Amino acid sequence: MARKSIIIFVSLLVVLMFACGTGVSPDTLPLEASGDSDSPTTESPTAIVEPTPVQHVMIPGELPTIQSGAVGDQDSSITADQKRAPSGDRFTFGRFERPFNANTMDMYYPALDIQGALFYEDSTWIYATLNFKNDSSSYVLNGKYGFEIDLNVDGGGEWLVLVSQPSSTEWSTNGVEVWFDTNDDVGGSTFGYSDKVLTDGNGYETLIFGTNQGDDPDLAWGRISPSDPYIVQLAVKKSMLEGDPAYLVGMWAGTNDLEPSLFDFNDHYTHEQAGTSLIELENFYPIKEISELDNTCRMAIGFQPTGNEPGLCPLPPKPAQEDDPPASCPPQYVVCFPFGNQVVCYCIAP
Ligand SMILES: [Ca+2]
Ligand SMILES: [Ca+2]
Ligand SMILES: [Ca+2]
Ligand SMILES: [Ca+2]
Repeated sequence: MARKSIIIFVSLLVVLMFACGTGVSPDTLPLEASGDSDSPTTESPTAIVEPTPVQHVMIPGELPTIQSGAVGDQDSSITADQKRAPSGDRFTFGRFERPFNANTMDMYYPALDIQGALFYEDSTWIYATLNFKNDSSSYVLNGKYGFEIDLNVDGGGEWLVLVSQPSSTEWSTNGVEVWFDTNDDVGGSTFGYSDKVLTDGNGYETLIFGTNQGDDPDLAWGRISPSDPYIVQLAVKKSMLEGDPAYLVGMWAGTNDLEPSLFDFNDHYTHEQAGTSLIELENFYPIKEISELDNTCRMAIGFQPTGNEPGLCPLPPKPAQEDDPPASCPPQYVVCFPFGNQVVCYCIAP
């Protein structure tokens, strides 16, 4: 009888937890509180119903064939044995290229080294696809991966979408989070650049979607590409953008330091604290309090950029069906990477 009471009590707690969306893990259940065998039992048949799994109504399918944006990023593996990144780490401008451990930089993480990314839209979804270093080992994508959207194109982000440790080639909401900056303090006092005085802002503070959290259980999804184990894909309902057709998108990969509440990182840390992966910047090298992190410049989606948008990639890549390099880019800065049957070229001129 006592055991039955425990089962009923725990079941009730679980049902209540999921109903309230508290996100409390079962590990924190106060099991000891159910040990009182004198407590009244509630033997209604409904009390022992297990929580039903989330019923998904809308699940993303395959990505469109033509992307809305493409971006490239530095390949740190080429200089990893020298404990440095080749370029692309510009803290002042919010650019990071540090897929390494802090201080010693003697560990290089291919699963955090973004090589390039594509962004797609259809009538229902927006999609991001992040390409990581293929080092021919079967490493695990054990970081956090995602993208940031700057809706009003002022350099301060509004949305952050992340998937942690994607493990399936099927679309899944496991580990997917959607964050929003409700009080508009991402970007600090000078959008797109590090603030002179560090901010105490709360960054992305509002979790719109997460495990057992959010009004729409189908809002955001992640997976490993079914055709390439080094590609992470995300899909989010386009309705989240409330009809805004033009925005900037930048990609992120990281571990613990990819913390939503600390955006923008260059407003929460000084350059001295964060360090740099560029050995040329001898006053700041190596990376210190901000490590195991990579991002890209921002691509313009849905509009022709002027080139002055904060964080914008230097030259928007041409459509992927053309595999010749972008015009007016010095040849030594042209980098091309394969995406399935496509070849995407971009310019990483500093
Ligand atoms: Ca980067
Ligand atoms: Ca990179
Ligand atoms: Ca700033
Ligand atoms: Ca905020």
